[in-house]
Amino acid sequence: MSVASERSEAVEETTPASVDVVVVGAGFSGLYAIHRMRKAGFDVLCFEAGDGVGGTWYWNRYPGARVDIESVQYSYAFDEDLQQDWKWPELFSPQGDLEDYINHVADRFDLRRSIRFNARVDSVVFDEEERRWQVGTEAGHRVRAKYVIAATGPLDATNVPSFPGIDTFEGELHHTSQWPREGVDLRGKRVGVIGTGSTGVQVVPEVAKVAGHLHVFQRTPAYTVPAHNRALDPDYEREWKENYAQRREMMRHHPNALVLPMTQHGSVFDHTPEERLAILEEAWRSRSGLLFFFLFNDVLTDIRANEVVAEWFRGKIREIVKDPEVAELLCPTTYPLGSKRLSIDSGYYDTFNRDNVTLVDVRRDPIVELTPKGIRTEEAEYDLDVLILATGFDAMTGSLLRLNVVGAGGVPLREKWSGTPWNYLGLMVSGFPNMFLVHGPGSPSVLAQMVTQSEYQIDWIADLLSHMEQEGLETVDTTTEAERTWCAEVTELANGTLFPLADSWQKGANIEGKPQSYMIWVGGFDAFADRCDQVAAAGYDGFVLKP
Ligand code: NA7
Repeated sequence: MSVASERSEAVEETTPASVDVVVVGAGFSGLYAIHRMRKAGFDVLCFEAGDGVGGTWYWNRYPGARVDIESVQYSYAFDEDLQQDWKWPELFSPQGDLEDYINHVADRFDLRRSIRFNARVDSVVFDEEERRWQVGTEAGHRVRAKYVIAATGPLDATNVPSFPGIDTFEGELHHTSQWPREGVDLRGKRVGVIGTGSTGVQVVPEVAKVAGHLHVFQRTPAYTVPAHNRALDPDYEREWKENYAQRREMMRHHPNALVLPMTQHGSVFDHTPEERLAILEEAWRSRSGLLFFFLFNDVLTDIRANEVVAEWFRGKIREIVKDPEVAELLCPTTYPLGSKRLSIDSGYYDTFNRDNVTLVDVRRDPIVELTPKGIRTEEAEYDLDVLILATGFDAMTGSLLRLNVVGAGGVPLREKWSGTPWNYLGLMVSGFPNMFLVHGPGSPSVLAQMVTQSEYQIDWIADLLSHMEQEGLETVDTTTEAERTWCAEVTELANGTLFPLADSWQKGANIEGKPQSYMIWVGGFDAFADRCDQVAAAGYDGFVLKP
Protein backbone atom coordinates (compact mmCIF):
# COMPACT_ATOMS: atom_id res chain seq x y z
CA MET A 1 0.00 0.00 0.00
CA SER A 2 1.31 3.44 -0.81
CA VAL A 3 1.98 5.93 1.93
CA ALA A 4 -0.26 8.47 0.26
CA SER A 5 -3.26 6.16 0.25
CA GLU A 6 -3.13 5.91 4.03
CA ARG A 7 -3.79 9.60 4.39
CA SER A 8 -7.06 10.81 5.71
CA GLU A 9 -9.00 11.31 2.55
CA ALA A 10 -12.20 13.17 3.07
CA VAL A 11 -12.17 16.80 4.05
CA GLU A 12 -15.66 16.98 5.41
CA GLU A 13 -17.50 20.14 4.62
CA THR A 14 -21.15 20.88 4.35
CA THR A 15 -22.32 20.00 0.92
CA PRO A 16 -23.88 22.97 -0.85
CA ALA A 17 -27.41 22.65 -2.20
CA SER A 18 -26.37 23.94 -5.55
CA VAL A 19 -23.14 24.42 -7.53
CA ASP A 20 -22.17 25.37 -11.07
CA VAL A 21 -20.50 22.08 -11.94
CA VAL A 22 -20.73 18.56 -10.56
CA VAL A 23 -17.86 16.28 -11.53
CA VAL A 24 -18.45 12.55 -11.18
CA GLY A 25 -15.30 10.64 -10.31
CA ALA A 26 -11.97 11.70 -8.77
CA GLY A 27 -9.62 9.88 -11.11
CA PHE A 28 -7.09 11.60 -13.35
CA SER A 29 -9.85 13.26 -15.41
CA GLY A 30 -12.04 14.25 -12.48
CA LEU A 31 -9.19 15.85 -10.54
CA TYR A 32 -8.12 17.91 -13.50
CA ALA A 33 -11.75 18.89 -14.09
CA ILE A 34 -11.99 20.24 -10.53
CA HIS A 35 -8.84 22.27 -10.97
CA ARG A 36 -9.74 23.55 -14.42
CA MET A 37 -13.33 24.48 -13.55
CA ARG A 38 -12.16 26.36 -10.49
CA LYS A 39 -9.65 28.22 -12.63
CA ALA A 40 -12.47 29.20 -14.99
CA GLY A 41 -14.34 30.64 -12.02
CA PHE A 42 -16.95 27.92 -11.43
CA ASP A 43 -18.12 26.41 -8.12
CA VAL A 44 -17.36 22.77 -8.45
CA LEU A 45 -18.19 19.70 -6.44
CA CYS A 46 -16.94 16.19 -7.16
CA PHE A 47 -18.48 12.91 -5.99
CA GLU A 48 -16.21 9.89 -5.72
CA ALA A 49 -17.36 6.35 -4.92
CA GLY A 50 -14.06 5.36 -3.33
CA ASP A 51 -12.47 6.78 -0.20
CA GLY A 52 -9.48 8.15 -2.08
CA VAL A 53 -8.45 9.76 -5.33
CA GLY A 54 -6.99 8.04 -8.39
CA GLY A 55 -9.85 6.26 -10.16
CA THR A 56 -8.32 3.35 -12.08
CA TRP A 57 -5.19 3.66 -9.93
CA TYR A 58 -7.20 3.68 -6.75
CA TRP A 59 -9.28 0.60 -7.56
CA ASN A 60 -6.84 -1.62 -9.45
CA ARG A 61 -4.33 -2.43 -6.70
CA TYR A 62 -3.84 -6.12 -7.55
CA PRO A 63 -0.28 -7.50 -7.52
CA GLY A 64 1.49 -6.46 -10.71
CA ALA A 65 -0.83 -3.54 -11.56
CA ARG A 66 1.19 -1.15 -13.68
CA VAL A 67 0.62 1.43 -16.39
CA ASP A 68 1.58 0.43 -19.93
CA ILE A 69 2.64 3.92 -21.08
CA GLU A 70 5.86 5.61 -19.95
CA SER A 71 5.13 7.66 -16.84
CA VAL A 72 6.94 10.75 -18.13
CA GLN A 73 4.19 10.79 -20.75
CA TYR A 74 1.26 9.38 -18.77
CA SER A 75 1.14 12.37 -16.42
CA TYR A 76 -0.32 15.87 -16.28
CA ALA A 77 1.05 18.66 -18.44
CA PHE A 78 -1.08 21.49 -17.06
CA ASP A 79 1.44 22.68 -14.52
CA GLU A 80 5.08 23.09 -15.51
CA ASP A 81 6.31 23.10 -11.90
CA LEU A 82 4.48 19.85 -11.22
CA GLN A 83 6.05 18.05 -14.14
CA GLN A 84 9.48 19.44 -13.27
CA ASP A 85 9.22 18.56 -9.57
CA TRP A 86 7.79 15.08 -9.80
CA LYS A 87 10.22 12.17 -9.90
CA TRP A 88 8.99 8.90 -11.37
CA PRO A 89 11.01 6.03 -9.90
CA GLU A 90 10.30 3.65 -12.78
CA LEU A 91 9.76 3.86 -16.52
CA PHE A 92 6.30 2.25 -16.28
CA SER A 93 4.91 3.09 -12.86
CA PRO A 94 3.34 0.51 -10.62
CA GLN A 95 -0.06 1.28 -9.13
CA GLY A 96 1.40 2.52 -5.82
CA ASP A 97 3.56 5.17 -7.51
CA LEU A 98 0.61 6.37 -9.58
CA GLU A 99 -1.46 6.60 -6.43
CA ASP A 100 1.28 8.60 -4.70
CA TYR A 101 1.40 10.98 -7.66
CA ILE A 102 -2.33 11.53 -7.83
CA ASN A 103 -2.50 12.11 -4.07
CA HIS A 104 0.29 14.63 -4.40
CA VAL A 105 -1.67 16.42 -7.14
CA ALA A 106 -4.81 16.46 -4.99
CA ASP A 107 -2.86 18.04 -2.12
CA ARG A 108 -0.72 20.38 -4.18
CA PHE A 109 -3.74 21.95 -5.85
CA ASP A 110 -5.96 21.72 -2.78
CA LEU A 111 -8.54 19.61 -4.58
CA ARG A 112 -9.84 17.50 -1.69
CA ARG A 113 -12.09 20.21 -0.31
CA SER A 114 -14.19 19.92 -3.47
CA ILE A 115 -14.54 16.15 -3.25
CA ARG A 116 -17.07 14.09 -1.34
CA PHE A 117 -15.67 10.59 -0.88
CA ASN A 118 -17.62 7.35 -0.35
CA ALA A 119 -20.30 9.00 -2.42
CA ARG A 120 -21.35 6.84 -5.37
CA VAL A 121 -23.59 8.82 -7.70
CA ASP A 122 -26.79 6.89 -8.32
CA SER A 123 -29.06 9.46 -9.93
CA VAL A 124 -28.52 12.33 -12.35
CA VAL A 125 -31.84 13.82 -13.44
CA PHE A 126 -32.45 16.86 -15.63
CA ASP A 127 -35.08 19.31 -14.43
CA GLU A 128 -36.35 20.91 -17.61
CA GLU A 129 -38.13 23.80 -15.98
CA GLU A 130 -35.14 24.87 -13.93
CA ARG A 131 -32.67 23.71 -16.55
CA ARG A 132 -30.56 22.19 -13.81
CA TRP A 133 -29.31 18.71 -13.07
CA GLN A 134 -30.27 17.09 -9.79
CA VAL A 135 -27.43 14.79 -8.72
CA GLY A 136 -27.88 12.22 -5.95
CA THR A 137 -25.53 9.76 -4.27
CA GLU A 138 -26.04 6.49 -2.44
CA ALA A 139 -24.70 8.30 0.63
CA GLY A 140 -27.64 10.71 0.48
CA HIS A 141 -26.13 13.84 -1.10
CA ARG A 142 -28.55 15.89 -3.22
CA VAL A 143 -27.07 18.74 -5.27
CA ARG A 144 -28.37 20.86 -8.12
CA ALA A 145 -25.90 21.77 -10.83
CA LYS A 146 -25.97 23.69 -14.06
CA TYR A 147 -23.39 21.39 -15.61
CA VAL A 148 -22.35 17.78 -15.06
CA ILE A 149 -19.03 16.32 -16.14
CA ALA A 150 -19.03 12.52 -16.08
CA ALA A 151 -15.37 11.66 -15.53
CA THR A 152 -16.27 8.07 -14.73
CA GLY A 153 -13.58 6.31 -16.76
CA PRO A 154 -14.16 3.88 -19.62
CA LEU A 155 -12.98 0.90 -17.59
CA ASP A 156 -14.63 1.25 -14.23
CA ALA A 157 -17.79 -0.88 -14.06
CA THR A 158 -16.50 -4.26 -12.92
CA ASN A 159 -17.56 -7.32 -14.91
CA VAL A 160 -18.25 -10.25 -12.59
CA PRO A 161 -19.52 -13.09 -14.80
CA SER A 162 -22.62 -14.77 -13.44
CA PHE A 163 -21.07 -18.18 -12.82
CA PRO A 164 -23.65 -20.52 -11.32
CA GLY A 165 -22.83 -21.16 -7.67
CA ILE A 166 -20.62 -18.07 -7.33
CA ASP A 167 -22.15 -17.33 -3.93
CA THR A 168 -21.42 -20.81 -2.63
CA PHE A 169 -17.62 -20.59 -3.01
CA GLU A 170 -16.14 -20.82 0.48
CA GLY A 171 -12.67 -19.51 -0.35
CA GLU A 172 -11.71 -15.89 -0.92
CA LEU A 173 -13.05 -14.31 -4.10
CA HIS A 174 -11.60 -11.05 -5.45
CA HIS A 175 -12.05 -9.14 -8.66
CA THR A 176 -8.78 -7.47 -9.59
CA SER A 177 -10.43 -4.05 -9.78
CA GLN A 178 -11.73 -4.34 -6.22
CA TRP A 179 -8.57 -5.60 -4.64
CA PRO A 180 -8.50 -5.08 -0.86
CA ARG A 181 -6.24 -2.28 0.27
CA GLU A 182 -4.69 -4.49 2.92
CA GLY A 183 -3.71 -7.01 0.22
CA VAL A 184 -4.48 -10.72 0.03
CA ASP A 185 -2.24 -13.36 1.52
CA LEU A 186 -1.59 -15.80 -1.31
CA ARG A 187 1.49 -17.48 0.16
CA GLY A 188 1.36 -21.23 -0.29
CA LYS A 189 -2.31 -21.11 -1.28
CA ARG A 190 -4.18 -22.84 -4.09
CA VAL A 191 -5.06 -19.90 -6.28
CA GLY A 192 -7.13 -19.64 -9.45
CA VAL A 193 -7.09 -16.72 -11.91
CA ILE A 194 -9.90 -16.43 -14.45
CA GLY A 195 -9.08 -14.10 -17.33
CA THR A 196 -6.00 -13.48 -19.43
CA GLY A 197 -6.47 -9.92 -20.71
CA SER A 198 -4.03 -7.12 -19.79
CA THR A 199 -4.91 -7.56 -16.12
CA GLY A 200 -4.51 -11.35 -16.09
CA VAL A 201 -1.17 -10.95 -17.85
CA GLN A 202 0.03 -8.65 -15.07
CA VAL A 203 -1.36 -10.55 -12.10
CA VAL A 204 -0.42 -14.10 -13.13
CA PRO A 205 3.41 -13.81 -12.85
CA GLU A 206 3.14 -12.09 -9.46
CA VAL A 207 0.71 -14.66 -8.03
CA ALA A 208 2.83 -17.53 -9.35
CA LYS A 209 5.79 -16.29 -7.33
CA VAL A 210 4.01 -16.79 -4.01
CA ALA A 211 1.14 -19.24 -4.51
CA GLY A 212 1.42 -22.92 -3.60
CA HIS A 213 -0.23 -23.68 -6.92
CA LEU A 214 -1.79 -21.42 -9.53
CA HIS A 215 -4.41 -22.49 -12.04
CA VAL A 216 -4.89 -20.00 -14.87
CA PHE A 217 -8.32 -20.37 -16.48
CA GLN A 218 -7.94 -19.08 -20.03
CA ARG A 219 -10.76 -18.58 -22.53
CA THR A 220 -8.85 -16.49 -25.09
CA PRO A 221 -5.07 -16.13 -25.08
CA ALA A 222 -3.49 -12.67 -25.09
CA TYR A 223 -0.76 -11.15 -27.20
CA THR A 224 1.74 -9.62 -24.81
CA VAL A 225 5.23 -8.22 -25.23
CA PRO A 226 8.00 -7.75 -22.65
CA ALA A 227 7.60 -4.43 -20.81
CA HIS A 228 11.34 -3.91 -20.33
CA ASN A 229 10.42 -1.95 -17.28
CA ARG A 230 13.33 -0.47 -15.34
CA ALA A 231 14.30 2.31 -13.00
CA LEU A 232 13.92 5.65 -14.76
CA ASP A 233 17.26 6.59 -16.23
CA PRO A 234 18.35 10.00 -14.81
CA ASP A 235 19.60 11.16 -18.23
CA TYR A 236 16.32 10.20 -19.83
CA GLU A 237 14.42 12.05 -17.11
CA ARG A 238 16.59 15.15 -17.51
CA GLU A 239 16.12 15.14 -21.25
CA TRP A 240 12.34 14.95 -20.81
CA LYS A 241 12.29 17.71 -18.25
CA GLU A 242 14.39 19.98 -20.42
CA ASN A 243 12.04 19.49 -23.34
CA TYR A 244 8.67 19.00 -21.71
CA ALA A 245 6.83 21.87 -23.37
CA GLN A 246 7.91 20.85 -26.85
CA ARG A 247 7.21 17.17 -26.19
CA ARG A 248 3.74 17.84 -24.83
CA GLU A 249 3.07 19.74 -28.03
CA MET A 250 4.26 16.72 -30.03
CA MET A 251 1.85 14.55 -28.04
CA ARG A 252 -1.03 16.87 -28.93
CA HIS A 253 -0.23 16.21 -32.59
CA HIS A 254 0.27 12.46 -32.37
CA PRO A 255 -2.51 9.90 -33.07
CA ASN A 256 -1.84 8.16 -29.76
CA ALA A 257 -0.92 11.29 -27.79
CA LEU A 258 2.61 9.95 -27.41
CA VAL A 259 6.18 10.77 -28.25
CA LEU A 260 7.49 7.70 -30.05
CA PRO A 261 11.21 7.91 -30.66
CA MET A 262 11.54 5.09 -33.16
CA THR A 263 12.00 4.23 -36.78
CA GLN A 264 8.97 3.34 -38.82
CA HIS A 265 9.64 0.65 -41.37
CA GLY A 266 6.79 1.14 -43.84
CA SER A 267 4.76 -1.90 -44.86
CA VAL A 268 5.40 -5.40 -43.59
CA PHE A 269 5.74 -6.34 -47.26
CA ASP A 270 8.47 -3.80 -48.00
CA HIS A 271 10.95 -6.20 -46.45
CA THR A 272 12.44 -9.62 -47.06
CA PRO A 273 11.56 -12.21 -44.40
CA GLU A 274 15.10 -11.86 -43.02
CA GLU A 275 14.86 -8.06 -42.70
CA ARG A 276 11.44 -8.35 -41.11
CA LEU A 277 12.73 -10.87 -38.64
CA ALA A 278 15.63 -8.60 -37.71
CA ILE A 279 13.26 -5.66 -37.13
CA LEU A 280 10.88 -7.71 -35.00
CA GLU A 281 13.59 -9.41 -32.98
CA GLU A 282 15.22 -6.09 -32.22
CA ALA A 283 11.86 -4.69 -31.14
CA TRP A 284 11.16 -7.67 -28.89
CA ARG A 285 14.51 -7.14 -27.18
CA SER A 286 14.18 -3.41 -26.70
CA ARG A 287 10.66 -2.05 -27.31
CA SER A 288 7.40 -2.49 -25.55
CA GLY A 289 3.67 -2.15 -25.84
CA LEU A 290 2.23 0.26 -28.32
CA LEU A 291 5.65 1.08 -29.73
CA PHE A 292 5.69 -2.41 -31.10
CA PHE A 293 2.84 -1.63 -33.45
CA PHE A 294 4.40 1.33 -35.11
CA LEU A 295 7.20 -0.73 -36.56
CA PHE A 296 5.06 -1.26 -39.66
CA ASN A 297 2.23 0.87 -40.95
CA ASP A 298 -0.15 -1.87 -42.06
CA VAL A 299 -0.36 -4.22 -39.08
CA LEU A 300 -3.66 -2.74 -37.91
CA THR A 301 -5.21 -2.32 -41.35
CA ASP A 302 -4.15 -5.27 -43.52
CA ILE A 303 -5.02 -8.74 -42.26
CA ARG A 304 -2.23 -10.33 -44.32
CA ALA A 305 0.37 -8.01 -42.80
CA ASN A 306 -1.13 -8.65 -39.40
CA GLU A 307 -0.92 -12.42 -39.83
CA VAL A 308 2.76 -12.24 -40.77
CA VAL A 309 3.57 -10.47 -37.51
CA ALA A 310 1.11 -12.62 -35.53
CA GLU A 311 2.76 -15.81 -36.74
CA TRP A 312 6.19 -14.48 -35.81
CA PHE A 313 4.67 -13.65 -32.44
CA ARG A 314 3.37 -17.20 -31.99
CA GLY A 315 6.88 -18.39 -32.77
CA LYS A 316 8.10 -16.31 -29.82
CA ILE A 317 5.61 -18.00 -27.52
CA ARG A 318 6.70 -21.45 -28.76
CA GLU A 319 10.32 -20.45 -28.13
CA ILE A 320 9.68 -19.37 -24.53
CA VAL A 321 7.18 -21.95 -23.31
CA LYS A 322 8.80 -25.34 -22.91
CA ASP A 323 5.73 -27.60 -22.99
CA PRO A 324 4.58 -27.57 -26.65
CA GLU A 325 0.93 -28.21 -25.72
CA VAL A 326 0.88 -25.33 -23.28
CA ALA A 327 2.65 -23.13 -25.83
CA GLU A 328 -0.03 -23.89 -28.44
CA LEU A 329 -2.77 -23.04 -25.96
CA LEU A 330 -1.10 -19.69 -25.29
CA CYS A 331 -0.95 -18.83 -29.00
CA PRO A 332 -3.73 -16.44 -30.02
CA THR A 333 -5.34 -17.49 -33.27
CA THR A 334 -8.91 -16.20 -33.16
CA TYR A 335 -8.38 -12.46 -33.55
CA PRO A 336 -5.83 -10.18 -35.22
CA LEU A 337 -2.80 -8.99 -33.26
CA GLY A 338 -3.65 -5.60 -31.74
CA SER A 339 -7.41 -5.78 -32.27
CA LYS A 340 -7.59 -6.34 -28.52
CA ARG A 341 -5.18 -4.21 -26.58
CA LEU A 342 -1.65 -5.52 -26.78
CA SER A 343 -0.47 -6.16 -23.23
CA ILE A 344 2.96 -5.60 -21.79
CA ASP A 345 4.26 -8.01 -19.22
CA SER A 346 7.08 -9.00 -16.96
CA GLY A 347 7.68 -12.70 -17.52
CA TYR A 348 4.14 -13.78 -18.43
CA TYR A 349 4.88 -16.59 -20.90
CA ASP A 350 7.82 -17.82 -18.84
CA THR A 351 5.51 -18.21 -15.85
CA PHE A 352 3.97 -21.22 -17.60
CA ASN A 353 7.31 -23.03 -17.31
CA ARG A 354 6.94 -23.09 -13.53
CA ASP A 355 6.00 -26.34 -11.80
CA ASN A 356 3.41 -24.58 -9.66
CA VAL A 357 1.45 -23.18 -12.62
CA THR A 358 -1.19 -24.98 -14.70
CA LEU A 359 -3.00 -23.53 -17.70
CA VAL A 360 -6.62 -24.63 -18.05
CA ASP A 361 -8.30 -24.13 -21.42
CA VAL A 362 -11.86 -23.15 -20.54
CA ARG A 363 -12.71 -22.60 -24.20
CA ARG A 364 -12.43 -26.37 -24.77
CA ASP A 365 -13.52 -27.37 -21.27
CA PRO A 366 -15.87 -24.59 -20.08
CA ILE A 367 -16.50 -23.58 -16.51
CA VAL A 368 -19.80 -25.12 -15.43
CA GLU A 369 -20.07 -23.69 -11.93
CA LEU A 370 -18.34 -22.52 -8.82
CA THR A 371 -18.70 -24.91 -5.92
CA PRO A 372 -17.95 -24.39 -2.20
CA LYS A 373 -14.49 -25.85 -2.91
CA GLY A 374 -13.55 -24.24 -6.19
CA ILE A 375 -14.31 -24.48 -9.90
CA ARG A 376 -16.02 -27.28 -11.77
CA THR A 377 -15.49 -27.45 -15.52
CA GLU A 378 -17.20 -29.97 -17.78
CA GLU A 379 -14.31 -32.38 -17.32
CA ALA A 380 -12.63 -31.62 -14.01
CA GLU A 381 -12.77 -30.01 -10.59
CA TYR A 382 -10.21 -27.59 -9.19
CA ASP A 383 -9.99 -26.99 -5.45
CA LEU A 384 -9.05 -23.42 -4.63
CA ASP A 385 -8.38 -21.30 -1.54
CA VAL A 386 -8.49 -18.02 -3.46
CA LEU A 387 -10.16 -17.20 -6.76
CA ILE A 388 -9.10 -14.06 -8.61
CA LEU A 389 -11.42 -12.70 -11.28
CA ALA A 390 -9.43 -10.78 -13.91
CA THR A 391 -12.58 -10.67 -16.00
CA GLY A 392 -12.55 -7.03 -17.03
CA PHE A 393 -15.21 -4.38 -17.24
CA ASP A 394 -18.52 -3.40 -18.75
CA ALA A 395 -16.46 -0.89 -20.69
CA MET A 396 -17.17 2.50 -22.26
CA THR A 397 -20.86 2.69 -21.33
CA GLY A 398 -21.16 0.70 -18.06
CA SER A 399 -19.81 3.38 -15.74
CA LEU A 400 -22.10 5.99 -17.32
CA LEU A 401 -25.25 3.88 -17.34
CA ARG A 402 -25.00 3.03 -13.67
CA LEU A 403 -25.30 6.74 -12.82
CA ASN A 404 -28.99 6.40 -13.80
CA VAL A 405 -28.98 9.50 -15.95
CA VAL A 406 -32.39 10.82 -17.02
CA GLY A 407 -32.32 13.59 -19.60
CA ALA A 408 -34.81 16.02 -21.10
CA GLY A 409 -38.34 14.65 -21.55
CA GLY A 410 -37.66 12.05 -18.85
CA VAL A 411 -35.63 9.91 -21.27
CA PRO A 412 -33.17 7.61 -19.47
CA LEU A 413 -29.68 7.36 -20.97
CA ARG A 414 -30.14 3.60 -20.76
CA GLU A 415 -33.08 3.88 -23.16
CA LYS A 416 -31.28 6.29 -25.47
CA TRP A 417 -28.32 3.89 -25.60
CA SER A 418 -30.34 0.67 -25.86
CA GLY A 419 -28.74 0.13 -29.28
CA THR A 420 -25.92 2.46 -30.32
CA PRO A 421 -24.28 4.64 -27.63
CA TRP A 422 -25.20 7.86 -29.48
CA ASN A 423 -22.85 10.79 -28.93
CA TYR A 424 -21.26 13.71 -30.70
CA LEU A 425 -17.45 13.93 -30.48
CA GLY A 426 -17.68 11.56 -27.54
CA LEU A 427 -18.46 14.67 -25.50
CA MET A 428 -22.23 15.02 -25.46
CA VAL A 429 -25.42 13.04 -26.04
CA SER A 430 -28.42 14.80 -27.53
CA GLY A 431 -31.29 15.25 -25.09
CA PHE A 432 -28.83 15.49 -22.17
CA PRO A 433 -28.10 19.22 -22.11
CA ASN A 434 -25.14 20.56 -20.16
CA MET A 435 -23.86 17.04 -19.46
CA PHE A 436 -20.39 16.17 -20.73
CA LEU A 437 -18.54 12.89 -21.04
CA VAL A 438 -14.80 12.44 -20.72
CA HIS A 439 -13.34 9.44 -22.60
CA GLY A 440 -16.90 8.64 -23.64
CA PRO A 441 -17.88 6.32 -26.47
CA GLY A 442 -17.01 8.10 -29.71
CA SER A 443 -13.77 9.52 -28.30
CA PRO A 444 -10.28 8.07 -28.95
CA SER A 445 -10.42 6.71 -25.39
CA VAL A 446 -7.96 3.89 -24.68
CA LEU A 447 -6.41 4.03 -28.14
CA ALA A 448 -4.48 7.12 -27.10
CA GLN A 449 -2.66 8.11 -23.95
CA MET A 450 -5.39 8.97 -21.47
CA VAL A 451 -4.01 11.81 -19.37
CA THR A 452 -3.26 14.10 -22.30
CA GLN A 453 -6.69 13.31 -23.68
CA SER A 454 -8.34 14.13 -20.34
CA GLU A 455 -6.63 17.49 -20.26
CA TYR A 456 -7.60 18.21 -23.84
CA GLN A 457 -11.26 17.28 -23.41
CA ILE A 458 -11.64 19.11 -20.11
CA ASP A 459 -9.97 22.25 -21.49
CA TRP A 460 -12.37 22.08 -24.42
CA ILE A 461 -15.36 21.75 -22.08
CA ALA A 462 -14.07 24.58 -19.85
CA ASP A 463 -13.75 26.89 -22.86
CA LEU A 464 -17.29 26.08 -23.92
CA LEU A 465 -18.66 26.77 -20.43
CA SER A 466 -16.75 30.06 -20.22
CA HIS A 467 -18.16 31.03 -23.60
CA MET A 468 -21.67 30.25 -22.37
CA GLU A 469 -21.25 32.32 -19.23
CA GLN A 470 -19.85 35.25 -21.19
CA GLU A 471 -22.74 35.12 -23.65
CA GLY A 472 -25.38 34.57 -20.98
CA LEU A 473 -26.31 31.17 -22.38
CA GLU A 474 -28.13 28.63 -20.22
CA THR A 475 -27.96 25.35 -22.08
CA VAL A 476 -25.88 23.50 -24.64
CA ASP A 477 -27.05 20.32 -26.30
CA THR A 478 -26.14 18.47 -29.44
CA THR A 479 -28.52 17.27 -32.13
CA THR A 480 -29.57 13.79 -33.21
CA GLU A 481 -28.27 14.68 -36.65
CA ALA A 482 -24.80 15.59 -35.33
CA GLU A 483 -24.59 12.41 -33.29
CA ARG A 484 -25.79 10.21 -36.15
CA THR A 485 -23.19 11.68 -38.47
CA TRP A 486 -20.45 11.34 -35.85
CA CYS A 487 -21.33 7.76 -34.90
CA ALA A 488 -21.48 6.78 -38.59
CA GLU A 489 -17.98 8.19 -38.95
CA VAL A 490 -16.78 6.29 -35.87
CA THR A 491 -18.09 3.06 -37.43
CA GLU A 492 -16.77 3.80 -40.89
CA LEU A 493 -13.27 4.57 -39.61
CA ALA A 494 -13.25 1.44 -37.45
CA ASN A 495 -14.37 -0.67 -40.41
CA GLY A 496 -11.26 0.44 -42.27
CA THR A 497 -9.17 -1.26 -39.56
CA LEU A 498 -8.95 -4.69 -37.97
CA PHE A 499 -10.24 -3.51 -34.58
CA PRO A 500 -13.86 -4.65 -35.02
CA LEU A 501 -12.74 -8.20 -35.85
CA ALA A 502 -12.07 -9.08 -32.22
CA ASP A 503 -14.81 -9.92 -29.72
CA SER A 504 -13.49 -7.27 -27.38
CA TRP A 505 -14.85 -4.97 -24.71
CA GLN A 506 -14.20 -2.16 -27.20
CA LYS A 507 -17.33 -3.26 -29.02
CA GLY A 508 -19.23 -4.58 -26.02
CA ALA A 509 -18.71 -8.24 -26.93
CA ASN A 510 -17.51 -9.24 -23.45
CA ILE A 511 -20.84 -8.57 -21.76
CA GLU A 512 -23.73 -10.93 -22.34
CA GLY A 513 -26.66 -9.21 -23.99
CA LYS A 514 -24.84 -5.90 -24.51
CA PRO A 515 -25.58 -4.32 -27.90
CA GLN A 516 -22.46 -4.48 -30.03
CA SER A 517 -20.91 -1.66 -31.98
CA TYR A 518 -17.29 -0.56 -32.14
CA MET A 519 -17.31 2.41 -29.75
CA ILE A 520 -13.92 4.06 -30.10
CA TRP A 521 -12.88 6.76 -32.58
CA VAL A 522 -9.87 5.20 -34.33
CA GLY A 523 -9.02 8.30 -36.38
CA GLY A 524 -6.30 9.31 -33.92
CA PHE A 525 -6.17 11.76 -31.05
CA ASP A 526 -4.54 14.45 -33.20
CA ALA A 527 -7.34 14.37 -35.79
CA PHE A 528 -9.94 14.19 -33.02
CA ALA A 529 -8.53 17.24 -31.26
CA ASP A 530 -8.23 19.12 -34.57
CA ARG A 531 -11.90 18.36 -35.20
CA CYS A 532 -12.95 19.55 -31.74
CA ASP A 533 -10.92 22.75 -32.26
CA GLN A 534 -12.61 23.34 -35.62
CA VAL A 535 -16.06 22.75 -34.14
CA ALA A 536 -15.38 25.36 -31.45
CA ALA A 537 -13.90 27.83 -33.94
CA ALA A 538 -17.02 27.48 -36.08
CA GLY A 539 -19.19 28.64 -33.18
CA TYR A 540 -19.75 25.13 -31.78
CA ASP A 541 -20.95 23.54 -34.95
CA GLY A 542 -23.30 20.62 -34.20
CA PHE A 543 -24.21 22.02 -30.79
CA VAL A 544 -27.28 24.06 -29.92
CA LEU A 545 -26.68 26.86 -27.42
CA LYS A 546 -29.68 28.58 -25.87
CA PRO A 547 -30.16 31.62 -23.65
P1 NA7 B 1 -10.27 -7.76 -20.50
O1 NA7 B 1 -9.28 -7.35 -21.50
O2 NA7 B 1 -11.72 -7.62 -20.82
O3 NA7 B 1 -9.97 -9.30 -20.15
C1 NA7 B 1 -10.88 -10.09 -19.41
C2 NA7 B 1 -10.45 -11.52 -19.47
O4 NA7 B 1 -11.39 -12.30 -18.74
C3 NA7 B 1 -10.44 -12.09 -20.88
O5 NA7 B 1 -9.38 -12.99 -20.99
C4 NA7 B 1 -11.78 -12.80 -20.95
O6 NA7 B 1 -11.84 -13.82 -21.91
C5 NA7 B 1 -11.88 -13.35 -19.55
N1 NA7 B 1 -13.26 -13.67 -19.18
C6 NA7 B 1 -14.29 -12.79 -19.04
N2 NA7 B 1 -15.40 -13.46 -18.70
C7 NA7 B 1 -15.06 -14.76 -18.63
C8 NA7 B 1 -15.79 -15.94 -18.33
N3 NA7 B 1 -17.09 -15.91 -18.05
N4 NA7 B 1 -15.13 -17.12 -18.35
C9 NA7 B 1 -13.81 -17.17 -18.64
N5 NA7 B 1 -13.07 -16.08 -18.94
C10 NA7 B 1 -13.69 -14.89 -18.93
O7 NA7 B 1 -10.05 -7.02 -19.11
P2 NA7 B 1 -8.67 -6.58 -18.44
O8 NA7 B 1 -9.01 -6.12 -17.08
O9 NA7 B 1 -7.65 -7.62 -18.58
O10 NA7 B 1 -8.18 -5.37 -19.31
C11 NA7 B 1 -9.03 -4.26 -19.56
C12 NA7 B 1 -8.25 -3.11 -20.09
O11 NA7 B 1 -7.55 -2.48 -19.02
C13 NA7 B 1 -7.17 -3.40 -21.07
O12 NA7 B 1 -7.63 -3.61 -22.36
C14 NA7 B 1 -6.27 -2.18 -20.96
O13 NA7 B 1 -6.80 -1.14 -21.74
C15 NA7 B 1 -6.37 -1.83 -19.52
P3 NA7 B 1 -12.36 -13.50 -23.42
O14 NA7 B 1 -11.25 -12.71 -24.04
O15 NA7 B 1 -13.61 -12.67 -23.26
O16 NA7 B 1 -12.62 -14.80 -24.03
